[in-house]
Parts: sequence; structure tokens; C-alpha cells
Amino acid sequence: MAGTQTLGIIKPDAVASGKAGRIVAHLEGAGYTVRAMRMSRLSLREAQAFYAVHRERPFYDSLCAFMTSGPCIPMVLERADAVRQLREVIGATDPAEAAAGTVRQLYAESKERNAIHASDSDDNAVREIGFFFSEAERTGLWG
Ligand code: FUP
Repeated sequence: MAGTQTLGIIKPDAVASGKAGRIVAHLEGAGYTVRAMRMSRLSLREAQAFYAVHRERPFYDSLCAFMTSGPCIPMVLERADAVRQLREVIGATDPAEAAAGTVRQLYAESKERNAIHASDSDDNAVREIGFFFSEAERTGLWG
């Protein structure tokens, strides 16, 4: 699977403000197939584990609180060169610095409430997809 799948998460800010559908359409327009998707309210332990790499950073507690503040939508997104392309499509972490037409420039509120997560490497994509989805779900074998 390396290379063809990545994990995206529509974050609680974008779900709460009714932008989830437009973001999914944007991703499909960028050539992604949504292979798996669910709406999920993360527990604090899940958010802390998902973002464990950032646990020493000053924004960690605030980020985890935000990510548990409402439902989010994890998705397995599929296309060629999936990880690298999705990073382009979502734009810079801070929407004020994100290129025109990127998901974060269009839909994010702030550097923390930035509408969407995307895996930043193939190794992390494998780990992050496994965090939310079973092998059957990510391969579509359940359907
Ligand atoms: P990104 O890969 O673009 O999502 O950004 P990072 O991995 O650097 O950061 C993960 C998340 O932490 C970001 F999506 C938002 C949050 N964050 C902050 O809230 N403040 C910061 O200064 C940096 C990141």
C-alpha cells in the first residue's frame, strides 16, 4: 500500500462549521478516492496517542483539547503519490501562510483550528491509517 494511501482527518472546527462536505468534494476533485471514512469523537487518550510525537511541544495540550472538542472525520484517501500530493492539497499548517486554493487557505480558522490533518510520510500514513481503520476497511474488503 505504501504510496497509494494516506490518512486525512477533517478536524472538529470544519465539521462544526459545516464544511465537511465541501472538503470531501475538494479532495475528490484533487483525484482522491475515499476508501474508508467515519465520524468519530476522539477521547483525550486517543488524541494524546495520535499526536504523541508533539507531546513536548507547547501547543500539545491545547491541540488535544481541540481535537476532542467535537466529532472529526478520519478518512483513508487513495491516489498515486497519495501522501505528498495531499500535503500540497491541504497547504501550510497556518492558513495565513497556505497557498491560494488549498484546503486550509479556503476553510481553516487558525494554525490550531486548521480544518484538516494529513499524514506527513508513508511510514506515518501506515501508522495513522492503522490507528483508525482495520485492514478490511482500508482495503475495501468488507464491502
Ligand atoms: P501539519 O503536519 O501541517 O498538520 O503540522 P504539524 O505536524 O507541525 O502540527 C500538527 C498540528 O499541531 C497542526 F495541524 C496544528 C497544531 N499546531 C499548533 O496548534 N500550533 C503550532 O504552532 C503548530 C502546530
